[in-house]
Amino acid sequence: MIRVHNEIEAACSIHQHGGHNPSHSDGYPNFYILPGRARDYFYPNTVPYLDGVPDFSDAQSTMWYHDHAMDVTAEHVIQGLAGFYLQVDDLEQRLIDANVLPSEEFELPIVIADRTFNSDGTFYFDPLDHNGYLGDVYVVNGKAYPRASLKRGRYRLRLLNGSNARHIELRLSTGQPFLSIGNDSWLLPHAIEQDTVFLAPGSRADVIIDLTDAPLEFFLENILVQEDGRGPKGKLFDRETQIPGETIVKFVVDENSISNHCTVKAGDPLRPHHVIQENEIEVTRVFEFHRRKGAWQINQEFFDEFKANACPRVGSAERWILRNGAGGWWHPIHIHLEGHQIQRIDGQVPPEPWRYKSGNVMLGPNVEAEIFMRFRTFKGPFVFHCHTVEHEDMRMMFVHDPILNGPKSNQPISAYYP
Ligand SMILES: [Cu+2]
Repeated sequence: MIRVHNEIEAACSIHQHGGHNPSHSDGYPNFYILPGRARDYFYPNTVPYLDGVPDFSDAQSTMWYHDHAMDVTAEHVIQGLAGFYLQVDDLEQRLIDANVLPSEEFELPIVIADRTFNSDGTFYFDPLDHNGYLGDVYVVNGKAYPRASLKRGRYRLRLLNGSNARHIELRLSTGQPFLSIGNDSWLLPHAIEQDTVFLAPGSRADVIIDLTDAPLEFFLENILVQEDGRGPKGKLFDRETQIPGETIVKFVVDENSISNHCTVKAGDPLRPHHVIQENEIEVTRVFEFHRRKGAWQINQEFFDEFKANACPRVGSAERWILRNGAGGWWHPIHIHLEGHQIQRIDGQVPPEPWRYKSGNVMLGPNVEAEIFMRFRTFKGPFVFHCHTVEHEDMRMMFVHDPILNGPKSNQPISAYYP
């Protein structure tokens, strides 16, 4: 239980992003902590339950928290109301104890964000820009132009894109691949080697990098070009021209050769994935995301905090078709309460780390994604929305409200009836 005191002049609502928590503690946009008051958030740190049986395949590792107050989330996150929420269960602890994964000494949590500074050092923010905030300086864990001194060995980087609207694709300046061990909140079923890691706003990646033979200095870089809130326009790095990416962190490596003994390699098993099967699906729902009336809508409606757009049956699985109808704009769609299994993106099986559990599905321009989700443990209401936070604030947000006598759609939210 965390008692949050609100000492700023605006109402807040804290969302633990990627967690599995009761509705009253999930940061629903108008379940406010009023200025000068406090609210108790109950985080059971549990895995989802189905018919009384816990599903440990859904145990979370890398979560984060941020403000989710209605209409003003973007500015509150820019001003700093965000941070990591990390959790280790027995399975993960056994992997650490057996030296499959690095211990805490070789772990580095990295929140990447972009900011524009005013001449007095405060953050620039324009509350009337609804396209998406882009900064011109990268900050990592709140610090501009960061460097980290690392020992020789294999490190676990917990990477979070904490930007409001900037998409990033990370690479190491050494050209070495990442060994991915987790996507969003969850460890992968097995480790996967990747040259680059794509992170939409709100997305996380859990990766191992090997510094055993690294040069004394190298960089974590972004290679995506993005000039406005629409989304990325292309890649900076090109193997032919060797134009480097934009520096995010400078790593300085200890000359001495100490080494930890983390053993994980591509293909090694981590956390089993409990597949959602086609024959479990009870309902198919379609949601189209688009620009209309100068703002952002889903199925031609603005967010209404009193209306439950989808009421799945608690304990069921559903198929959701998420369609981007706003040509030219990217929308990373984040769904609260449960991870989802991405079946197809434009008819294609997605890249491997996205085939298991994700908290975000990336809808590029005119893209359609098909996802499977279970709804377990808690009744609603919960929200799902674009995680380009300015789009979310300008109403690209819907409510899903799991109920015992579902499935239904378009009901008043269940918080207002017994
Ligand atoms: Cu969007």
